[in-house]
This record gives sequence, structure tokens and C-alpha cells, in this order.
Amino acid sequence: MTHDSDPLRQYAVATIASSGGLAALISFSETAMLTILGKRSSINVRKVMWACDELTLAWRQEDWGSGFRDTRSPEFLALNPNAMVPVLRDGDFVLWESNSILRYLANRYDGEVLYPRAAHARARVDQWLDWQASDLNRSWSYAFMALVRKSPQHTDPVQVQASLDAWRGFMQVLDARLEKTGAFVAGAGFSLADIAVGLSVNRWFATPMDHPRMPAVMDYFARLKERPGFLLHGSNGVP
Ligand SMILES: N[C@@H](CCC(=O)N[C@@H](CS)C(=O)NCC(=O)O)C(=O)O
Repeated sequence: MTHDSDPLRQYAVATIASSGGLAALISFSETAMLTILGKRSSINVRKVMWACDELTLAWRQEDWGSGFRDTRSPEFLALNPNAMVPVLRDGDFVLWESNSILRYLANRYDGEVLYPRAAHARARVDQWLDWQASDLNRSWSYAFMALVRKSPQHTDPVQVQASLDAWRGFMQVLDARLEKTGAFVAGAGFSLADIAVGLSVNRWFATPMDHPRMPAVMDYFARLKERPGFLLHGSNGVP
């Protein structure tokens, strides 16, 4: 889908146009259009696209990363020396690290609903964001490379099983948490943490393997599917 046919973007542009008129729209798009660098299939790029849509921000995206423009080119390395996507450009400001980008967007663009200011509520969102980027992400890495990417470097069955066991263990932690909240991962309301964790749950269900019954995770997956942003960027057929 091109960004021009994206219904959420059309809504955002219409909102800007109606609130400030054509002059405001032109000046907004020239000076404040966010650029997301990274291929649309990347789970970490998808977090940023989804967050932008939750915040009804205008954005454009460029395809960078394996299969597309080379992140090892000097031009890209000047933006992110790790040679990884996503990178966000907001005017002259450049930021990498997907969960940091989510926090930045909420802080910069009135996203308190996704990232509450109260210390305890914010810490709970941060806890699950960091858990997703560290423990959960690390656990699936080997199994995902083997079972989905079919990587020739990830064929050791012992390591595949160890990765699956660790992944399942963390998903059970998530299941227990969601059973307690009965709603979203940080509590009653949808937050930035659900963007990172929701994409991870999509990856869990989209990976060909046994999925032990986790009723609260299944309910959560259904709850997320009520959000247009999740259908566009999360549960969209890409693991
Ligand atoms: N911790 C980083 C990880 C970023 C990452 O692993 N990006 C992958 C795609 S999901 C990447 O850039 N791979 C190299 C490539 O595609 O060329 C973040 O969350 O932003």
C-alpha cells in the first residue's frame, strides 16, 4: 500500500487541512513530515509506522535494509552507525532504536494517551517496552531465523528447541500478565508497549510451530485486531 492510499494517513491529512487550511497543510508537509527509513517488512519499522498512525502523524517511508537500499552505505551509516533500521528523521533530528523512537514520538507529539506522564504508569509501559526489546526478542531470535527465514546459519536442532522453549516461557509470562489486566499489557489502556508487544504476538502466531494454549494472549490478539493500525502494520500477513 502506498502512503497516499493509506486511510489513516488520509484521515490525518484531512484533519490537518480542516484545522489549519491549505497553507497550514503545505507548511506542515514541507517542514514537519516525518521520514521513516526502513523496509515495511521489518518488525521494528512496523512499530514506528503503527505509532505514527496511532498519533495521526503525517509520515513518509523509504525502503532501506536487506533486499533494498544498503544500510552499510556511508549515507546511511551517517544516520545510524549500527547499519540497522528503523531510523526516524524529524526535520534535522535523527533517531534510531525502535522503542526509543516510539517514546520520542509520544513525547514530541502529545502522545500522553499512549505514554502516560505519571511515574508509575509510565514505568509500567517502559518495563514492557524494554522486556520486548531484550528478553522476548532475544528468545525468539534463533527459532525465527530457522523456521521463518530458513537461514543456513540457524540449522542446529538443539538451539532451535532451546529458543522455542525460551520463547514459550516468556509468552507464558505475557499470558499471565494479560489474564491479570484483562485488557492491555501495561494496564487498562492501550499504550506504546502494546505496539511493541502486539507485533511480537503477531510474530508468535505467524511462526510455524506448536502454539500451546494461551487464552489471554489469544483474547489480546483479537482485541488488537480492533485497531486499524494493527491491521495495517501488525496482523497484515507478515511475521
Ligand atoms: N534494536 C534495534 C534492532 C533493529 C533491527 O534489528 N533491525 C533489523 C530489521 S528488523 C535490521 O536492520 N536488519 C538489517 C537489515 O535489514 O539490513 C531496534 O529496535 O531498532
